[in-house]
Amino acid sequence: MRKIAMITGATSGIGEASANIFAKNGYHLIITGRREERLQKLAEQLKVDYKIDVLPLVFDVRKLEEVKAAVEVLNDDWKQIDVLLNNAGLSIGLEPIQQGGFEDWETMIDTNVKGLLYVTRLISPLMVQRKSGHIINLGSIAGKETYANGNVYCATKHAVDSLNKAMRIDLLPHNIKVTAINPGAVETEFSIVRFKGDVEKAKNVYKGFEPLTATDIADTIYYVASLPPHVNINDLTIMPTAQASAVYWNKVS
Ligand code: NDP
Ligand code: 8X3
Repeated sequence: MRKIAMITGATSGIGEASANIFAKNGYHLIITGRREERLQKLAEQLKVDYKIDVLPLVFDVRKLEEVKAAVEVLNDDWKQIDVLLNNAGLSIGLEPIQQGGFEDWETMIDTNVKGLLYVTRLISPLMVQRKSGHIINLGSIAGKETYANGNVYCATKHAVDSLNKAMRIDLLPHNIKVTAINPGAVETEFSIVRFKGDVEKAKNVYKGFEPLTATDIADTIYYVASLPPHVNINDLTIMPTAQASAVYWNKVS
């Protein structure tokens, strides 16, 4: 049977790795992101490597009109979405609350909370109609704990944690699974974005221990998506072995 996954934020990191593993397992894909060139290149690669159909949709999850316009182009075939991976997200800045950047706060809240809501609001009715589907939300250890200077990023991921539970309750009568994946440190472009392009500073985050890779998380996401229909993982926290919590590490200096 034809299966479709929609992956937001597929232009790098966890989203891109997830696109590859879903494609490898025969899913047709809707992939999204703002960086059009990367998205088109990934779409071509997936089509060639895995002989699947790929629909790249370029939009900014913060802009409701753009999200609506993207969803409107879906024809009846593409509307049969089995898995929605709400992955697009970011952290910008790592400052104490009294020094935080207003614009950084707006960007994180608009992307991680409102963007995730916009996509969910527009895609979940398609799943409700079919009485079938699985929404997988990228939370974080930052949605379970709060660490120094993580303030607003942690708050957005706590919101994802709460929305994940809320979605599971509201979508329960419609046979829709809802899962949160909450990783610790994964080496992607995440820290480069957090430190506004400072690659050296970003590299330091992963020094002295072995971080998770985007593929580790993608494998986990695919695992939860491939469980039998009667089994759902509500919430899964996954950490590097060298990271016990948001603040306890076993690093070699
Ligand atoms: P990356 O920076 O590598 O990827 C982030 C993705 O999100 C990109 O594809 C980016 O695409 C997309 N994105 C960001 N803002 C927007 C936007 N406004 N509209 C559309 N797409 C957007 O980071 P990760 O792969 O690590 O992050 C993926 C998710 O995992 C995030 O939600 C993050 O919070 C979460 N996470 C990451 C952890 C880590 O340690 N790396 C740990 C825990 C959770 P583009 O720029 O092209 O729009
Ligand atoms: C990303 C992981 O620990 O930097 O969500 O918040 S962390």
